[in-house]
Amino acid sequence: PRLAVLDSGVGGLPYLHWIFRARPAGAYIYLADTAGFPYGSKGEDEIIEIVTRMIGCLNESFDPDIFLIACNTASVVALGALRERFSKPFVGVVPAVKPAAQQSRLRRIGLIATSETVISSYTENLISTFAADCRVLRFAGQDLVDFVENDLTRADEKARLEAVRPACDFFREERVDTVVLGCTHYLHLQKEFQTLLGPDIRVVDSVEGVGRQVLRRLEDFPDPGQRGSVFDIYTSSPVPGPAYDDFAALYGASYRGVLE
Ligand code: DGN
Repeated sequence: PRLAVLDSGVGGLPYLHWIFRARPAGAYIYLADTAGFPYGSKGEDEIIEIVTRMIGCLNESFDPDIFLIACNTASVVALGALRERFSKPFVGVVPAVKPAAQQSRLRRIGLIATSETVISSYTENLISTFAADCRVLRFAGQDLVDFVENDLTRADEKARLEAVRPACDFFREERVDTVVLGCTHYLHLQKEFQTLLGPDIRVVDSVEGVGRQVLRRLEDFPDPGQRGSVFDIYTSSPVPGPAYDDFAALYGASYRGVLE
C-alpha cells in the first residue's frame, strides 16, 4: 500500500511509526508542512486552503492509496473539505475525548490542544456527544508545540519536564483524572506528561486507535514486498537545524529534504 501522512511538523511521526512497525511492507510518505507551521493559530479558511494544497502536492507526487491527516487541528477543521475535494480515503486524528470519557471516574477531563482545536465546533460536538456529563478543562498549548518542533531532540530531560509543567500544574489544580493529548506534537512528550501528572492521572492519546483504523483501510491495497518498503520524511520548506535528521534517526526513517 501507499500511505501519505500530513502534519504541520513532526507531530504525526509517532502515528506513522506505529503503523510502520505494525506493517513494515509499504510505501510510507510523511510530509511536514513546515512552511505552513503552525496551523494551531491560523483561521479555519486559511487552514483549509493550505491543507488542500499540501494534499494536492502529495497526490501528484506519490499517488497514495490513502491519506492520514495526522494533525488534530487540520482534521477538525479541514477533513470535510478534503473528502469533498479528493476521491481517496482519508483518516483523521481528533482528540480522544470518547475514550477519556469512558475512563474518567471523577467525570473531570483535561484537554490540551492548539487554540484552534480547543475552540472548534468539532471539538464542542465531540464533547457534547461523548462527554456530556463531564467537565472538560481545556489548555491551549502553542508554546509546547513550538518546543517539540524546534528544540525537543536536543533538549535534556530537565528542559522537557519544564516545558510540560504549566499544563500539568493546571490539570492537577483542576483535579482532572484523565488528560487527552489533543495535538499530535505532544505525543513526543507523553512520558514527561505522565511523570508530572503522577500515577493518579491517566494520559490518553489516539495513536493506537488511529493506527488500527489505518491498518484496516490498508488491507484493501496490495503489499509491494520487502523492496517496496520505505518510510520517507519530507518538509515543505528548508528547515534550519538538525531536528528532522534527529527525528528520522529516532523512527528508523529517512529525511529527504524539501518536497519538490
Ligand atoms: N500537530 C498539530 C495538531 O495536532 O493539532 C498542530 C500543530 C500546530 O501546527 N500548531
